[in-house]
Amino acid sequence: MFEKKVLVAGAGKSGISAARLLLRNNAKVILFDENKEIDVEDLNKRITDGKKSEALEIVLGELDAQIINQCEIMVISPGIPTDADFAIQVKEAGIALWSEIELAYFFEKGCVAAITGTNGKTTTTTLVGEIIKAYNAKTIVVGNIGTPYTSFADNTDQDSATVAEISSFQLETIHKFKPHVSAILNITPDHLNRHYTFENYAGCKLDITKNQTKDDYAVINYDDEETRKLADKIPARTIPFSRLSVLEEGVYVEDGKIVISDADVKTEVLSLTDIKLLGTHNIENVLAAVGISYYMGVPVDIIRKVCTEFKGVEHRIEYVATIDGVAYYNDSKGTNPDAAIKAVQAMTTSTLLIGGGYDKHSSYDEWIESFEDKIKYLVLIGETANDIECCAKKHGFNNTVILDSLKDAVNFCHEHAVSGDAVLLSPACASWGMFDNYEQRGDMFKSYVHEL
Ligand code: UMA
Repeated sequence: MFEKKVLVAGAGKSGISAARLLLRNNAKVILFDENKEIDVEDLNKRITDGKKSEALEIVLGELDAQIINQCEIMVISPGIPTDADFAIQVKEAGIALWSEIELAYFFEKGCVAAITGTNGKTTTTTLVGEIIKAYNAKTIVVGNIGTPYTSFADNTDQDSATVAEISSFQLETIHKFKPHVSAILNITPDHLNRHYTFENYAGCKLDITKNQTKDDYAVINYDDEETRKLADKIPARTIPFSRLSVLEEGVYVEDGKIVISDADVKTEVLSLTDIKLLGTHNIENVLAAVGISYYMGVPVDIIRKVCTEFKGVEHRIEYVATIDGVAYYNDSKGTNPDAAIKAVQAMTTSTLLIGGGYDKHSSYDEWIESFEDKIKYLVLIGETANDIECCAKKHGFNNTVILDSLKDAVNFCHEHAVSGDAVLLSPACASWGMFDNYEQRGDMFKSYVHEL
């Protein structure tokens, strides 16, 4: 039970879920959003499933002092800066700001693994979720990944496990949140418009460990200078992971195998060749996932099996199938040149690349430059096909072909690839115009590959 009056700021996924949890636990809720255009009736329905609730009030636009003073806590959505004018007013009124993660954690009864970092959070969280689920059916995978932690937190019990992807925004207003195993995957400058300085941003990431004790674990990237520097400031037992160095203790790669060294006992977990994910960044994600799962108590056999089977996050350099010795990858989520460059960099073999789509007026130069000698053919579809072809030619890349449909593109690749090649759908463009969204584009790609 949570018999308090709570101001919930933000009527997106996070705020709606927080309001629902609060109402199921007897709190009174004032849901506030600065956007005046929100359809109140629809919002009300999404929170109460159409039932009338005296305990819910919705306020849009501006907050006045009279409303603020009624509340004991403000649960703030991650997208709202803590220095927004109304948030400052709330703080000045002596009201505590809680992240939605803090609210969820108040109800948490199980064991928590929490993952943060600039890149790789979603892949690592998904993999850890799969591993822990294979061991413990009472596992929830929540947080920045898209399912708010508050959706399930009050349903946990002492046997359950929570795997949470946590962003820097969410960490800004935690107070007691204390994962048993935390992980900081890497830290590079990001979200500086919100945190102002890199130090502030890194400080938020470090806060994932702030309530941990020596009985807890913090899995950190030894190869990333910024995270390695944080080790001394972490109150938990730190577990480094490294792709590049053999460690006395931690998770690392030795002779092509992932090894856990714990209290002088070395355990081989799996070979790098067993990993279906592409790219060195994904080896780091697997190393982290191995460390997190191991210290969450999962037996190595289960970790090995799930890591070997894991095909990645759907639509993100997702392994689809190998046909006639050619591996097919779906990176439909590569909807801009930056994301598509990561996919090209991740390929380790000669690749036939399918690109093109809706025109967002992006610049394709850096994407084409990233091809180096790796891309054998650039197969183009959609509105941007001609522009991309011109750009490719400008950079001296002439192996392009323009086709009418994704199906034709898949068939072309099938005919022109030889054993050992890869085929990658990573369009560098949005899907609109040919598909409803990138998910549909990726699903259709996979079905055409399976038809081969
Ligand atoms: N709003 C205000 N004032 C503001 C800003 C926003 O009133 O100054 C209102 C908006 O009008 C809107 C609501 O707040 O109605 C949106 O809240 P939100 O931006 O927190 O979005 P949610 O839908 O609640 O989604 C949030 C996370 N969004 C952000 O952190 C920006 C989602 O992460 C997360 O999946 C979800 O909660 C569930 O926990 C997304 C994200 O982009 C994927 N995360 C960043 C990232 O990964 O880089 C951190």
